[in-house]
Amino acid sequence: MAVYQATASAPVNIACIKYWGKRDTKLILPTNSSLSVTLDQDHLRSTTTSRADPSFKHDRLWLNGEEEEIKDGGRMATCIAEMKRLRKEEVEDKQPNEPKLSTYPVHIASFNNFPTAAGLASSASGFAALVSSLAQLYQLPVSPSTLSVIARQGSGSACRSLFGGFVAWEQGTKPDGSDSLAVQVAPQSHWPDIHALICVVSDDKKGTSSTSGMQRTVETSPLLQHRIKHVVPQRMVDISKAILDRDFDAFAAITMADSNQFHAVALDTEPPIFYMNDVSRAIIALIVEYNRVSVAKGLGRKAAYTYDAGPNAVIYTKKENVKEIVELIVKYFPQKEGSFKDVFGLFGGADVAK
Ligand code: 2P0
Repeated sequence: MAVYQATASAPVNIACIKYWGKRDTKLILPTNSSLSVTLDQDHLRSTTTSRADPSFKHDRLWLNGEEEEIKDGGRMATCIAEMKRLRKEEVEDKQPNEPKLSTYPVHIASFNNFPTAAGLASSASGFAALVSSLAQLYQLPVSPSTLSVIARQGSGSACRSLFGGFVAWEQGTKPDGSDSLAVQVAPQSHWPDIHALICVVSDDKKGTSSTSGMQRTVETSPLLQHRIKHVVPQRMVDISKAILDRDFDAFAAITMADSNQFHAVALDTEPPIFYMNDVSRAIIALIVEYNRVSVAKGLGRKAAYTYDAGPNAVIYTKKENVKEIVELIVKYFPQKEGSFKDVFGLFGGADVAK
């Protein structure tokens, strides 16, 4: 008997222009476009195996070996249902001899190759790997951008992990979300010497989840309205140009400004949300000083910090500066032996993906 099974991986992505706010919470449509760098497959990724079998009773899911409930009407159920719909429309309706996999229940097992406890978002790589593995299982003749529309409904940032390299999530304008999708701005090969250093400041579970935090920001922050109307649209244009021109100085300036504004709108939320801590701020001071010296020498900015919904720093830099920055960080933030909690820990230096 035929076995219908497929495995796919997707890496984590780290945003330079931040997604923060939804205009439609069910379809996960954002209030602004965003842009990220997808990390290399070798580093932080999710790997997902899907299997369809008519003997299965219902859809089931295991995350890192533990079974998780697939809630009716929830994000996971929506993604699986949308993938089955695509299988039916794109394959079975057009080629009646193909097996009716859309009618078989699926079993899905997903693993992260990084500790979930490290406080690094896994929903982006997780939903991207889920959608990729089902697309392979179902032999879907569709583009990654089409798949990104489905991954987006699992977790907004997941749509960007369908591509490697430099990726934009265009917010779109249609109410059904069909044009709110990811596109590749440039592959990693366009600018291969960009590296991302991930600095684990704390692996504590974050206080305010992204999903609930961003909704509170939409409801209460006047600054968010300024950001989405008057700041992000131009930044999307400018950072895309910086990437295409391989202009690190401009890329760094925009990335840091957008991280700062994301944390400003979090602070502008009622009640305020604080994601960075004292160590996060000390790393900012270090990078600012490092860049000040470099700019004074006429070399432009050499590093860019960015922070998501937690205190961990990601530092973008060119390969030639990685060693110097790691040495600086280790000098100013010595690690307590055997402890990654509450002290600075260098998690890894991830190359960006193809
Ligand atoms: C980003 N973040 O652009 C921003 C920056 C966090 C800060 O995308 O509700 O986990 O699942 O769509 O994708 C985190 O938001 O939220 C996020 P949902 P998601 O990477």
